[in-house]
Amino acid sequence: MRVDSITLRKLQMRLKAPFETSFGVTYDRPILLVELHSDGLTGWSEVTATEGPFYNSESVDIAALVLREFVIPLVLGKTFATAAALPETLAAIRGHEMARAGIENALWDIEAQQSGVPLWKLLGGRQQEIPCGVSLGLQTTPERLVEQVGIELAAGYQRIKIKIKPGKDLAYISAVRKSHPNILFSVDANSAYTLNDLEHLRSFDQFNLLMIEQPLWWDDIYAHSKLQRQIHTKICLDESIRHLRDAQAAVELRACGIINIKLGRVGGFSSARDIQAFCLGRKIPNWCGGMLECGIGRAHNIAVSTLPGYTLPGDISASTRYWVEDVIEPEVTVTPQGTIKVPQTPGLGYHVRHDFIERWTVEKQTFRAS
Ligand code: OSB
Ligand code: MG
Repeated sequence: MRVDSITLRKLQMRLKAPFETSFGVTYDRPILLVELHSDGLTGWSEVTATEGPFYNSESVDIAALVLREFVIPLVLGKTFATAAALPETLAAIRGHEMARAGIENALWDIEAQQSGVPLWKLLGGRQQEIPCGVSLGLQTTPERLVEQVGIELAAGYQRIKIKIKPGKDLAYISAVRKSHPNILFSVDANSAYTLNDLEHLRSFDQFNLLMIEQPLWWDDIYAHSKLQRQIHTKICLDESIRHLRDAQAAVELRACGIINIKLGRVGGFSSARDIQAFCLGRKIPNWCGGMLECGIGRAHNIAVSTLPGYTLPGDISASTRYWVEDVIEPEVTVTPQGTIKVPQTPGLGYHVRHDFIERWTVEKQTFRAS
């Protein structure tokens, strides 16, 4: 595959409802898309960075700059035998995993099309139907949250995750648990606590949670290992796992019992597969996290979730939960059993709506090989 050209686009997409986490509220999602042309084919991917460096250190505009100045010059005009060969070419760039993933993942789409197989098959996926959960943002009252949970359970979702932060935790967790004693139920703090909150976090043990996601610092493993020793609820690491070595350190230190793998955060499909293979060997369950993606990132999340070891329901829900209209056709839908059936056509498995993408594009730049 020769990389003939790359187009970066920033879209502005309005979420159906604002999404609030411990680090802020998102109303409009800036979406950075990569359109990669190679051997007469077009590969798509989504750079999953957020509007500011508040989830991790990346943002859409920082990622666009790193892509333009450093990543794209390394790949333009080059030929790759496989998409898996790409990370080596980008090895000189430190960090900026989401930016790097944007290029690698688009090349996987090309390789799948060229090989005439669905992307999930090329990755080595097996599951043809993947279990889905939802992530609910912070709500104004526990009653309002319980109402939202009821709606998502009625739609079939297999696991409910709620965002929490100090002052918006116990009352909310206990209200949901009281209304639904037997559901798979987890919480995500996005680094809102410290080790001074040990007693408080320990009190969550009474709610039989599936996991508590990233309670402590976004870049920490060691303090999580101290916390995990003192609470029964399994810790799931999200933000602090950027690559295989982080996963190895976390598992060796017993800092978590579960790992959420996000394609962007770990630098792309190759790194996600490395982490998944390691976790499978160590019996650490995985699941696919979400970053409020549009259809393109969502399609990639579906593909990677078919790998063995992705046993827990992911944060991959229907397009209609986020968008009035999505950029793919058909949109992602969830069965009444709370699953997504994986597509069977070559490549991404969904048709990309170029017309919508053009309409919502606010910035665009094309880079061509000479
Ligand atoms: O921590 O999982 C997270 C959204 C933005 C940034 C971080 C996170 C999230 C979510 C939403 O929880 C998951 C989704 O529905 O896409
Ligand atoms: Mg999370």
